[in-house]
Amino acid sequence: MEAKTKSKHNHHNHTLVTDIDIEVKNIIQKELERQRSQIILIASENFTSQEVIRTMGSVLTNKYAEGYPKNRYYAGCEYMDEIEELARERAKKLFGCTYSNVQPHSGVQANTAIFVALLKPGDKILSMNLRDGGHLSHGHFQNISGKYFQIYTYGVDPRTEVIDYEDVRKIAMKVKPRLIITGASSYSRIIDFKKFREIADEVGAYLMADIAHIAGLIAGKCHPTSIGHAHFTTGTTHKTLRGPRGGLILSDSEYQEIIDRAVFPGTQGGPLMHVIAAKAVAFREAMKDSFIEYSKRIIENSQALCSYLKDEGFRIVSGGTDNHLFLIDLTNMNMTGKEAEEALSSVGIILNKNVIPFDKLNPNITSGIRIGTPAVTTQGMGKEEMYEIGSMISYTLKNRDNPTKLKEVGNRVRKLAEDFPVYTNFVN
Ligand code: DSN
Repeated sequence: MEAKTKSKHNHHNHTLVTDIDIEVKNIIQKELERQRSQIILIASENFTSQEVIRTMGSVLTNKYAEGYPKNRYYAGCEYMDEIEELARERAKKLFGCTYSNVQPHSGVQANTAIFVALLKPGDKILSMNLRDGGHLSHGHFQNISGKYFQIYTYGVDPRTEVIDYEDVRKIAMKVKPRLIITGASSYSRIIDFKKFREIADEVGAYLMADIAHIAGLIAGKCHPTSIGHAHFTTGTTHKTLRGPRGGLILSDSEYQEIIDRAVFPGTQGGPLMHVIAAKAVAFREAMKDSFIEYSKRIIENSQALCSYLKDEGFRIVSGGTDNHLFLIDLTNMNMTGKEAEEALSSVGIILNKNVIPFDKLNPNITSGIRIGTPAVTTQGMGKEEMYEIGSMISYTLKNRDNPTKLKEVGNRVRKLAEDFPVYTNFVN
């Protein structure tokens, strides 16, 4: 500490006592109000617990802890070791595996670390194409995956819009990739990890399962697990898993060394220890029986909303859903995904436009929308509310040029959100 801050005329430690940043605080307050007053149907979003948020706002953010427990590059890491060990152990217990790495800052970082651990530039990857539900970090030409590796893709059957495993097998036999990626960001059906592993074994490839979207459903025992099938499982902690924003890698202890090195120093520097602590909190929450109940309800709600909208005449991609999300093809409604997203946003229903299988429109316009139920389920909504949301979505889209009717839906949205308040005692 500089001598001048110790002056007797200055009792405050300037590093600790600051004035409140009203400008920032007000923006956060507005965002809190937005989250409270709208209906969030973005399939990858959720309301994390106040305990998770409190933990993220802790002094752990101050500490550099490059390296791993008991093997750090800085002094003073004893409590960092404790917290990271706790997070790692809880992740292993929750998912039933022998290795976890809780340092990836995000899902993309987790995926990139696996590439660095396994591949050389120019190696072949086989992954689900983006249009059919894949993710940009699985081979988009502008992402590091698409720039450094040769990407081959599989997709869904044009008739059923479900993954055709025989087709994946044929492509894999032809391509002979070093890595096969399974996992998606907009696919509403169960993924058969066992079948993927059989295909990987047949062609001598590694299998990576990106469970970012369904991590919570797997933890909640509502989707078959990738553990025991995929060599490497990557994911995020903030979607269905309902933790802090961040990434995660799960695997077998035999891969510990290569993965640890690929995360640090391979692709990252100092870990975000405050976020790692919050991941530990979320893993504990996800071990509770109530989380299994929560996962079940996410899917029940998704199926209820999906069937309501189907009955309203909307075409559902693949005809239904087994998980937390589904896609609507708006082509028969004479509307683009962009138009639908905007109309729904204007009444306070928040979701995203999304490409659908064989989409002829570009990703900024799209023919579809993606709808997910993790956030509304956290709020405590059930089937009845799903029917009300379905009715509001249908009414909005069918009356999108009628400002009076849109205003009416806006009031219904606010009323429903108020009936299921979030963060009621929140102090930020
Ligand atoms: N942005 C996430 C999603 O919404 O699916 C994926 O990274």
